[in-house]
Amino acid sequence: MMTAAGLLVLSGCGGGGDDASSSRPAESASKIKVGFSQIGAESDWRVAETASIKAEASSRGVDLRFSDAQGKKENQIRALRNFITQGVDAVILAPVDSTGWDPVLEEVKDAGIPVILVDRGIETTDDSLYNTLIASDFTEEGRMAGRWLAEKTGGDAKIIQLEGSPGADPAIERKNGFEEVVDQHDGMQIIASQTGDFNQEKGQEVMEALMQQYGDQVTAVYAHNDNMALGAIQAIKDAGRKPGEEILVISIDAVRSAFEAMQAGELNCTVECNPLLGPMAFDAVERILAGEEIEKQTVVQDQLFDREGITEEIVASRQY
Ligand code: GYE
Repeated sequence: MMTAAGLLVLSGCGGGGDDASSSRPAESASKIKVGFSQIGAESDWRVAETASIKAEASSRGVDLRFSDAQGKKENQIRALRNFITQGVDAVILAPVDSTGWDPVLEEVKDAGIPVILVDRGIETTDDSLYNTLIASDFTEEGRMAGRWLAEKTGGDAKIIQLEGSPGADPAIERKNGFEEVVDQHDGMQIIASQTGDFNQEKGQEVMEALMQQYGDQVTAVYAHNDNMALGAIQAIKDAGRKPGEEILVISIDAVRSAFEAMQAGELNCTVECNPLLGPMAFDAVERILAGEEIEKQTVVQDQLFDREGITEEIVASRQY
């Protein structure tokens, strides 16, 4: 569905985390060379995103040059320069943070190589430096999590927030969206907010420390992704408390382990953020290389799943 000029809104995430759009026949993109600069493998979500991009490249006969930056921006910048040297036809970039990309994207543009941003956006002084962004609306994801908590608690909660990686688009926006809702309820208060870097072990470590300081006050945990929520759940149990009951736990991504935690009664809800962006990314590559006009941004629609609403069928249908 096309909305404002240059914006495409895609539903179809479904209960199963379906591919965010149907993919085109393989023969239409054979023999092209695409460089994919991926952040790393810090979460189940990112592992699923990488698998989707690789599987789609393979099904379309694309020569994919894959670079895992191990979470380091300098490795992404190095990868983009290597892709220029290799003469790729297009670049797919999942940017680890949202600022400072203009200089290297200028080099990519000067080499005549189109750039498809997936999963995270960037701040730039020149939006001709990328052709399109395919991502969820992270601010709305934060609002959805906040609204669920407000309704569940009647607007009364003492909240620990586990933030994603500093400077990352989803971390900034999920914080903003959630806090926008918290500010609308006098009884909701964020008593502590700290980054767990989207990582499960770090999320557990941070929550262990915060439980010592706020364990007697906290009534809810909001984690910017499921892996940090799972780490927090373990920390809450280690502190002798009941996650999902005494302390509500809400998060974002809707990966398989989150559904398992909801079935165990330890996670209360998760907002889906579809990582299966491979088909959309290569549709965009093909359209750009064919000289088609393409929308500047595609917003992948999300939905919330909570413990009470999930069924065996929904869990069985999950694709990641
Ligand atoms: O929520 C998290 C991953 O950029 C939307 O990064 C992605 C986020 C996702 O580490 O699990």
